[in-house]
Amino acid sequence: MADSKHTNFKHIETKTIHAGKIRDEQFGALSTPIYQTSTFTFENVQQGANRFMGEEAGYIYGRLGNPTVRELEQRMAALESTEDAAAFGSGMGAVSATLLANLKNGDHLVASSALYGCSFSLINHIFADYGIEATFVDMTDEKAVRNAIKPNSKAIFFETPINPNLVVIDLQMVADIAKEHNLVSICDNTFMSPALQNPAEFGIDLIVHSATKYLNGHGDVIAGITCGSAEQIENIKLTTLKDMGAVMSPNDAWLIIRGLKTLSVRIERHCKNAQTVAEFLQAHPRIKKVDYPGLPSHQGYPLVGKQMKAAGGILAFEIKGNFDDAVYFMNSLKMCSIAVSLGDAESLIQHPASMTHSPYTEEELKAAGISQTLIRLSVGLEHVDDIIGDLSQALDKMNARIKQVG
Ligand code: LCS
Repeated sequence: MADSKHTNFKHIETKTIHAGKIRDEQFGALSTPIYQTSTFTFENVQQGANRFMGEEAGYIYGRLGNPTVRELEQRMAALESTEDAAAFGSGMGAVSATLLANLKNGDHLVASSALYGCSFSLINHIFADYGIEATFVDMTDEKAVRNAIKPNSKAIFFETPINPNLVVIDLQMVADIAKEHNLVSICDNTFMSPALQNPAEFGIDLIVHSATKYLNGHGDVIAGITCGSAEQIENIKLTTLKDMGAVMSPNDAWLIIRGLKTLSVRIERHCKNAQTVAEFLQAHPRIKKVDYPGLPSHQGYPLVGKQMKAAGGILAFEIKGNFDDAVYFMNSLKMCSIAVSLGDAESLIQHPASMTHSPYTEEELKAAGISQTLIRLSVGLEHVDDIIGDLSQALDKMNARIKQVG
């Protein structure tokens, strides 16, 4: 198999289908072959030794590389406009390997105060145990970000929009501060996907994804990807990926390659549906507030268009009521599934404080701006009238109960 010609496709709709594809020279298969093999045979001992020495190109062993996984890496590098990419067995595999390749004992990390719960837990608990210090900061506040930097700071890590409350961080601002202070900037782009946002275009060094979400899009894979310079990706592959070993399976890589081909059409529908649902919820008398960057009232609205092609498929909201009312509302839904994860065809609804962000203590949740009554909805690909119909009937039920209880 040889690499296909690296044509510079201009449009994302074309890129998701063609960019980074490796042509099957043997049979011309249109769909990428799944190389379901754990190891690769050598012609002779010398060839094996040469490959281990890096003196001859070629595959060695599944943890060190696989042709199906390699195609996905090339496709993702093309989509994120970076030189290269590394695939992982989960989003957390990508987050942990990427951070650890850039931090060692005695180093300091500047991190966003609100992050996906396990990323927060990794930094706040595991890194702390290994002598990697972190300062969590509100990254909408440029001054606070600058003040958090210490002489031993090495990297800066954030998500935008933030899981779960959709706060948007200015990519250009973070990239500029990182360059000024010689920090490696690392952005988790899971909520947007490369169809809506390319952090590298603003000067962000490393882009991580939970490929479990929009990239795959069908709720049947756990996977992660990191995109960045050839030098950074080689370092990650030769250290934290190879030796910690959170590699992606060829079968999962194939499913994600398949999912990627429809990324731009899926994202278009997710965004359209989410905007309509956000507007419905905002106008509903039982809704206290809606967090969605596509609403003019949202903190991130001015950055849509500047750094995001659209506002995405996820929103969060608070009902007018207490925690029990929120639970009653969620339990009354008939079509939306109560589930963590996001970016799937199905609409998924969850309660961050008790689910995705349960690693946060009550004070940490407060500092991160995540309330006990916040509900997160990953708006699916169903007809928007059916999604709104389901939310509406559950809100009516909740309303009737509130009136009854008083
Ligand atoms: N980064 C972000 C922004 C995430 O939302 C997640 C998972 C991860 C990294 C980790 O990826 P994983 O290892 O699960 O592939 N977020 C989840 C969520 O919000 N609900 O369930 C998982």
